[in-house]
Amino acid sequence: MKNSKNEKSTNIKVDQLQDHTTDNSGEMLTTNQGLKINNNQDSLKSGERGPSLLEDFILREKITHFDHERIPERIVHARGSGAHGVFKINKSLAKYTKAKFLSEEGKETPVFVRFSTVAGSAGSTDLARDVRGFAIKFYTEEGNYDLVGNNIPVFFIQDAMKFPDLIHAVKPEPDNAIPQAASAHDTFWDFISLMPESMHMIMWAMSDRAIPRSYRMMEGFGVHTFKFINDKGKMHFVKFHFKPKLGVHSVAWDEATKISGKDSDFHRRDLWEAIENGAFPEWDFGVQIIPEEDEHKFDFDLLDPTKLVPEEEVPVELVGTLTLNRNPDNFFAETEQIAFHPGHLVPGIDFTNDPLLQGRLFSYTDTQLSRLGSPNFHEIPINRSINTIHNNQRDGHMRQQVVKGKVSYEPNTIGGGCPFQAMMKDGGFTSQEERVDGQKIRARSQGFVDHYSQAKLFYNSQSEPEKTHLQNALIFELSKVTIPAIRERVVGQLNFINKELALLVAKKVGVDVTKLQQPNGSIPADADPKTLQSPEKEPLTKSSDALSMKNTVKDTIKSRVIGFIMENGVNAKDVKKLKSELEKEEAVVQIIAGSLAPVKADDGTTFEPKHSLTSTASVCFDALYLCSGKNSAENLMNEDNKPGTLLFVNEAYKHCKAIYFGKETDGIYNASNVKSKKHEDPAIITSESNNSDESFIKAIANHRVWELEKDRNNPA
Ligand code: HDE
Repeated sequence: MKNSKNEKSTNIKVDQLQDHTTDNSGEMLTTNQGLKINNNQDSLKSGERGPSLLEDFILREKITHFDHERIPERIVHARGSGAHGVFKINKSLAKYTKAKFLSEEGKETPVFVRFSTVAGSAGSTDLARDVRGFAIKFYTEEGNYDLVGNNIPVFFIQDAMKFPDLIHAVKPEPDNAIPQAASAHDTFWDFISLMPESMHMIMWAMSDRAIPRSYRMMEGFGVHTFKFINDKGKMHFVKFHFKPKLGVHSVAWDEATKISGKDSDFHRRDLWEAIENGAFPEWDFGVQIIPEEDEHKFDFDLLDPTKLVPEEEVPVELVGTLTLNRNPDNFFAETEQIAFHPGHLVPGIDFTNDPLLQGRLFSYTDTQLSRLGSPNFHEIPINRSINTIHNNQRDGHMRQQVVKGKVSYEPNTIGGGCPFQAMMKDGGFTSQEERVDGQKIRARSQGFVDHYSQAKLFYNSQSEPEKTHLQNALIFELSKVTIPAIRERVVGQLNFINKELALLVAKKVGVDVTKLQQPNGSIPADADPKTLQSPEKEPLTKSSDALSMKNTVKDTIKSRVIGFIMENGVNAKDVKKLKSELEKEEAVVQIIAGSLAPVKADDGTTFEPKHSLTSTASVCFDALYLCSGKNSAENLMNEDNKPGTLLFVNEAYKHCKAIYFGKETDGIYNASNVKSKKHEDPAIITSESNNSDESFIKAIANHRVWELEKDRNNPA
């Protein structure tokens, strides 16, 4: 790895992180000792049919390595995907922080970002209802800085002490290891029903934020409040935000469950393909800055990770851009072996006393020791700092750095006192000084006791369709809970957030609503009364636009996948025209036909289908075009293709997607559920619509017409 000594004020080149790759092209096979292998087909035997020989060191090396290929998966966030990229600071934050990667305007810093689900194993589906991890490693010239965040700005619990309990509750139950990657089961909801502090996060986790359309269409949050320290030693509190340029979008729950079967790698593939196609995912980076003096000005505690700072109270200032522009060369070496830690800091950024964050500071190094197996995990290429490491640590499993000389202690004279401590002016890290004076005590701050105001704020801020989805998610999850008392307790908690929500859910999950008339009736006798004292309190901010996906960016179709359904006889002119319009907007067109055989168009052109009606499903597309052409439409409705064609159209319709019926496709339109529409639907385009191509593009950019879901909700 190149030493960055001379890189002081220039941008760090992404290639510097690439030095450890090998390219096998044109090379001969070797053993791990570099010996060229002459026969990679047969083991060494005594006679052609005879026993294999123990001395076959080539076979033994190959099989031993294979036997040890697996490493323990992450205990949480096991399923994930990552990519390389670059972070650029567009507006200096020098006023608040001395961190160089944030304070030198225009500076670019290489990053690796890993997205993940939390509960499932490494092989589980991407579309589980779950929080998504959003972890970023910034390879800065001052050392690696890790921002290990999520796509939801708050967390389930307030204190690290409860994390193993939370995770044990959500993971598969210990007796039968069921269910995989799902919170819809007894133990999760049992725990939640007893943890009023989780109710705000439950609102987010039951919302569509937990079933994103794409990793590229999620927000990222640092979650905890952090500190910025400037070069004068002045401190500001800071909350970190990443806002996707493509907008924040989700799929429908019915879609999520179907994608899990059709393509359980949906998010992994989506990220990979977007980057391969040059549609680099981008986020605006923003900060909410809070002066030290304002620490106690909010109606919640800044140290409480179950609370967010409403953007109406402290606006998010957009100051940078995160772009992912390179897929990993090797999933295991990079995405699997990357080791994040909220304690990987640079000067100018520091922690707060958030008791959840404080616990994390212990956990992440500890977990790497068992997952990666050695305290030398920082030497794995993806984890290396671009700075050369100089310290007196030595030895350990798989040590790679070869430090010269006799000295591995400090102070010393034999090594001329080196390596020596860095002064602050030379970038030496110092923790922000803070007066700490208190009783040694196992307790929680009184400032943490209001568990419902921000849950209300979130619920109040949702659009009607979002509220419906949230209600349905709760109904789905609680319907899987087999113990009635757990369902009752959860409904009791919901009642503190919104009575109507509680009643709706109660009705569907068989909870006796009379219990809701006594707000405390369904709370266990041993619950902390302090947590119950403010159920009626209204949040200061009554609703917040930033919390609803309705208000997200809806002006781009970049990288959206549009399925063109066609058969022989398709109108080539129309197909080419719409395809080029969509591609101009950087959308991706994929052809679906009755089979994978080339489709012959009316003018003799042929189109190569990427999918057949049976190899994919509408849930894998953002929008559909039923291509113009009488013969094509008739072929799509022949005995063979009709069930597939109608399922495609009806499902896309049910999931509120844009559908464009090209010329002479009335047969399909009339046989589908779309025909039953009783109103004007802006996402159904026909060749007679005004500016049909333009209207289609607009409808795709709008993502979905969720507000018409009730009308569109015919069985697919
Ligand atoms: Fe983590 N978390 N976490 N976490 N977390 C891990 O570290 C832990 C928490 C988050 O893509 C583990 O390397 C504790 C909050 C992400 O590699 C582990 C507590 C947030 C990732 C761990 C928390 C996160 C992890 C598992 C409470 C959002 C995936 C493997 C005190 C701000 C990073 C690993 C990646 C991973 C512990 C709470 C985000 C076991 C003890 C809050 C995105 O160390």
